[in-house]
Amino acid sequence: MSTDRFVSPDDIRSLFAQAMSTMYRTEVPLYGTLVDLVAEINDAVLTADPSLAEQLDRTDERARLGQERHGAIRVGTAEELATLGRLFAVMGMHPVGYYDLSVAGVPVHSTAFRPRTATALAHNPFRVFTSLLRLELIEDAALRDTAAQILARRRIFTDTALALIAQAERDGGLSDADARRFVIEALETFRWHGDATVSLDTYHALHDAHRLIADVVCFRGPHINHLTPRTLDIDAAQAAMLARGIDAKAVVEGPPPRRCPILLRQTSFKALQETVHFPSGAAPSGDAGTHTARFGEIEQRGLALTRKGRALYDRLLAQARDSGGAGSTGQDYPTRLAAAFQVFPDDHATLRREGLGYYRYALTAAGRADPAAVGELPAEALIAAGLASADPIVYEDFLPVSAAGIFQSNLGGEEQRAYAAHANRDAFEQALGMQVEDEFAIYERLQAESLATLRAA
Ligand code: OOG
Ligand code: NI
Repeated sequence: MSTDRFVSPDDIRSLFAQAMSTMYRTEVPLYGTLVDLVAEINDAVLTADPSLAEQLDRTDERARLGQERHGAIRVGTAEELATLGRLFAVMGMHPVGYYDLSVAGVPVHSTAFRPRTATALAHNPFRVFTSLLRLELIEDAALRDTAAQILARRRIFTDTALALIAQAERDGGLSDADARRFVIEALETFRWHGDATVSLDTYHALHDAHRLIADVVCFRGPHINHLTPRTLDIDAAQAAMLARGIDAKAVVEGPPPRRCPILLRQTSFKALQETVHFPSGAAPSGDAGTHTARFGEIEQRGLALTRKGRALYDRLLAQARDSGGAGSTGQDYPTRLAAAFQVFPDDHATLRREGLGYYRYALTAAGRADPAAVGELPAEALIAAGLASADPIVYEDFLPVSAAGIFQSNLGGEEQRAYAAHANRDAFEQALGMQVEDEFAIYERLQAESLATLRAA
């Protein structure tokens, strides 16, 4: 059967990411400001640094950069999560990674839905960090039941969206017209609804258990809570945010500034205080009818680390956070962080040699012109001879400590409880109805595919 009557999932994802961005611009005008600011900074960086521009051309990152976003949502039930998994699959987005945030006092566990292949990532790397509320972490049994009952009643997908998901699964794709309808219908799930589904009293009870519980349980759907553009210079972007009077988070999460960026650095601005209408019988009084749900975030992405590199990152980050005993708070944190990371190699040759990061290999023009010289030479010899290039493979995932910091700052900052519960990947996968893929396996594959191209000629 021919499949060209179907739109590619990559195109559906691009349409959806674009539609989401347009919607969020009207919902949160400050998002538009951030997107414009990031675009200006990226242009300036690429103009000032032609070798970076060439590198991003080689790795297909330059074309995608202007479209590149991640979003985040939080859902309440296994059924919601499983259906989201099916909805994202229509757009070529699959669950990668397991994140346990209960250790940081946030009663959720999460995955990232994202594309996985080099072609799909180059087309549009749109990702959605998706968290499932862990009701079992609510101590008060009566409140837990109330929350479960409220969640069981809501329907977060439109009938048409559900029908189109089933159709795509049955037929193996969607036609152009159906793909466009699908995007419009899918968007409804992520829209902000200013009407709470519960009384003000119930809202307060859930809010007192944890702000996040109220955020997930009291609304009609899992509103997108931020949409993050990718900057090439987060320090410049952070300074520009502050200069424009945007209330940015004090600390940039992730590694310190480096010559060779690794993983992910992120900063956010505080959540908006939004008016919420509660069902009648519980008229809001004073500022009671408000909720903080949506915030802004920008990020800079760098080299994807191997397990060995990641272990070193985790160790050094813990060291920086523990020294001084103040976590990531305190004025001297950037200094402590930079000091801890002194021992993390900061040139690509060493990072490659020590097996700390993943690279994308390709023949240079000279290598393509001279297959005989390329022969069976090892990759490092080809690089030394100018016959091959090695460019960093960009990190497409998230960091649990950073994510926890971002949750915290947007939940009001001071909320510092830890749950006794531990990671429960099995329960998460059971709720999702499938396994989450190992991020390292994906980077490993991307690197291996690029190495194979050296010999293809
Ligand atoms: C998700 C926070 C995590 C990130 O970039 O680490 C996240 C949330 O607040 O729902 O988006
Ligand atoms: Ni985020």
